[in-house]
Amino acid sequence: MAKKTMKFATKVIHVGGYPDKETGAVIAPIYQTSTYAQSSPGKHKGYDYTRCQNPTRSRLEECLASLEEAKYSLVASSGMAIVSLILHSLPKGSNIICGDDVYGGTYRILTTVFNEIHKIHFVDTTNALAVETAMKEYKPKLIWLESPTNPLLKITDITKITGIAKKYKVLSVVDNTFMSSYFQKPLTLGADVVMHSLTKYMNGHSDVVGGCLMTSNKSFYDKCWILQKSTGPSQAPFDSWLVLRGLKTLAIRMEAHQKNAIKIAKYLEGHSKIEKVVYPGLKSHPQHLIAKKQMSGFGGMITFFLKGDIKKSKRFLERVKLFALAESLGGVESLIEHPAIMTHASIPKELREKLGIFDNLIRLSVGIEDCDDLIDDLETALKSL
Ligand code: P1T
Repeated sequence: MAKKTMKFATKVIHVGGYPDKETGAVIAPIYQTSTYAQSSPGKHKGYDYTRCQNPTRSRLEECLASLEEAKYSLVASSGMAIVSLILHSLPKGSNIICGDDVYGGTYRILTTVFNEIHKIHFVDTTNALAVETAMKEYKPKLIWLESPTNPLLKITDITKITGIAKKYKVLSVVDNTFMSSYFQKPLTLGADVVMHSLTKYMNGHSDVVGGCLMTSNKSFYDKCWILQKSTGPSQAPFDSWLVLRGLKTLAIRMEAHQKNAIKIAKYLEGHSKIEKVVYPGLKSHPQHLIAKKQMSGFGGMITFFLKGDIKKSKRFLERVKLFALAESLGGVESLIEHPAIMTHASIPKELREKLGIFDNLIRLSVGIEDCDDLIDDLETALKSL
């Protein structure tokens, strides 16, 4: 069957997952090698050194490209390595527009590393007028969108904003980590490049750090590949193999994450000790209709505000038992964290609070355990406050 005609749940298993030609092994071999024998200097079978290419990683890239309906994919050693490759691909001194609510590590790399190379401007990308004004003022080379955002789950209208980017000939990048390729496909909505932290939903088992980009823009892909080959953040073969394995259950995992998240968001919304719940699937979410239009589901991430101060937040976080208090997200197990102290600590307090990241803000990555057990765990911790 041609890759293009396969449905998503077939692609995650079969694209890049065909039996090994030499042995018939049904599962992809781990090519745990740093180098490849050549028959004559410069004459090889497409692989010369694992920093540049590796057959296990190539299979993963083939699968990932097909999931986002892209021509090319590049896999790196972390999500941040991909962010770095993309930003390095721009000419020195470029203006960059970035959404104002992004993962703390993305904010940090922009404000402490790439601010020495480029000019960075943070804009609320849920506001199309503000984006268009910034395009006119800064004449940027790239616009960076995260949708839904980390941690406030703000939704950018990807079709509208990438449409504006096209008008001004600006490269648009969407960090699709929170939705995974299952619930959202930014390239089909007009984006030029999509990226993921593979560490999260795509791998799904909290046992790998990795990142990828997908695009159909050949010259951009070539630039990033040469940058990876030159600077070295390539993913190890075993990690690529683990992601290939994790991807096979992406479709069923995402459905299970979402099912639990909807139940938990509704439970929290009705709780007297909770001030506010943010989940794209709730009618109360300010961009619920945009979410419905551009996503095929609402995912497993929930953000909520406790009634109380930092002390109460800490007490609550110490008392949950099934939810592990840990950074990261997207694994089969449920995680809970405090963005102001943990994932977004690199954003100055004043700016955090201007964005809405207060000390009573808690972020959940809802896993695929039995939902009643998860609600019991939250209820016990809330009751004790
Ligand atoms: O951790 P790494 O694989 O390098 O990915 C970075 C990254 C990029 N983009 C988004 C939206 C992310 O959430 C992350 C990593 N985020 C966490 C570790 C976290 O707990 O939010």
